[in-house]
Amino acid sequence: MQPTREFNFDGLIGPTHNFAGLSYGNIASTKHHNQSSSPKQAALQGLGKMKTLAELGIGQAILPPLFRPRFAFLRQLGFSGSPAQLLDAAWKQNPALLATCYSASNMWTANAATVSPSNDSADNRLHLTVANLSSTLHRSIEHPSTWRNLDAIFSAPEHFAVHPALPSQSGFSDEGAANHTRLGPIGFQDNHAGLQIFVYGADRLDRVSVSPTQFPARQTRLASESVARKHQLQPSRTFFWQQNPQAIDAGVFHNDVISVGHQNVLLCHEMSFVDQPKKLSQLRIAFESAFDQPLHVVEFSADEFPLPDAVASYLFNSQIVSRPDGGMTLICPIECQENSSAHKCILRLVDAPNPIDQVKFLDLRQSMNNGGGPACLRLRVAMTDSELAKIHQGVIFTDSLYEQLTQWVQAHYRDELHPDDLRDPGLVDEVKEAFTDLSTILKLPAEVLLDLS
Ligand code: SUG
Repeated sequence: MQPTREFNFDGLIGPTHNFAGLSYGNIASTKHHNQSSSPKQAALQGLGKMKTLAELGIGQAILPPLFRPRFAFLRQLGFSGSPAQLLDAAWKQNPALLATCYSASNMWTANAATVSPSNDSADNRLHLTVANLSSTLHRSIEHPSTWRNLDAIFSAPEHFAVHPALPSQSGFSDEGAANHTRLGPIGFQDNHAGLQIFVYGADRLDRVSVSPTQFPARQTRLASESVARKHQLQPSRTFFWQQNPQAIDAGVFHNDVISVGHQNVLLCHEMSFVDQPKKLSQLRIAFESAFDQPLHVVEFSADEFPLPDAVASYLFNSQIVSRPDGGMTLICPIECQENSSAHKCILRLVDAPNPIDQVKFLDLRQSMNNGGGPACLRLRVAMTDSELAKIHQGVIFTDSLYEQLTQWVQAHYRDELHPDDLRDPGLVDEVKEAFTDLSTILKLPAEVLLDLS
């Protein structure tokens, strides 16, 4: 097997980032509903995270934002007229529909797709299945454009298979890599087939004995099983675990809000999964027999880390990354420094015998206020050198791309945006100009990036 190296594809936060309270079950989204956002700060915070990772020697790339507003969505709902008339009518009749067509939620690329490196797949190709995101209206309109972008970036079919989204039906609701963890041996590079854990909250075939009662379960088992099939994963290395419904009801709308895994480390809360002790012991056995080394499971109890603190601090939404020197760094949101139980858990984690020996706290408050932490903002793609050479090179993060994108954000983004500002037709022109310039910077065709329908 060829060695692969992990790249984090972060979502470049788009110019219409706003707080419209569109995600029921996501506590931060509801809490910040109707506040003013700062698209400029949001995008600069996101670029700052990419720079921090690149400086650590971690592979870093970006995924472009999707063009918004999506007028086709408003037309589909019976609105008509010029762009200005569409925006005005939607705002008057239902501001949530206007916010839906303007949502910048595609920034959270952990929900863009599920990814399996070529070493895991029977056909030795890197597979990506775009997520249908069918459980929320504003996110359900992302997948056609996400597919177009991924298909333009991973365009060599001999190396990559970019699968379109599963059927947009409740039984197949799929939220992508946010509910998928890949484990394997420690190392800056990796040349093994990994172990895959798919975590779901609901199952149309009733293979669950408990369900959330307050908030929706977004990932379904049928979707996870379909993705595993499409990616041609080895069944003996693939696990399907149910998420703890009590956690969903406490605001854990994706698995990556309550657990994070990387190589030989799994960080989780004791209330992450149904039947957790049994599942973890099966996993340890499978891991040790596959890789001949121990799996480091760090589990926090509800006593030391109450669920509301886990949700408020987003500790489990940290990124764990392997540095070239062999150590691992935990990339946490700054909220983890401010929440005392989260901070104590981090100190215990760094002291415990596991490869994580460094912690960095980052200010990502604009994204966090909509329920998106460091891990939500990135899609992990492990690639061999020859695969890396085949992706669209314009999205690979470099110092010069960082400088260009920072200037681009400064030039095109508003300092402040309230959901009511979305009815301003001037915003459409600002976004068009921004995307035209972005297509030059990223060297991606304007037909791919600018979807004016
Ligand atoms: O789907 N928030 C996103 C946050 C996604 C976080 N991703 C991961 N956990 N991987 C969501 O709930 C808020 C949009 C608004 O309210 O305007 C939003 O879509």
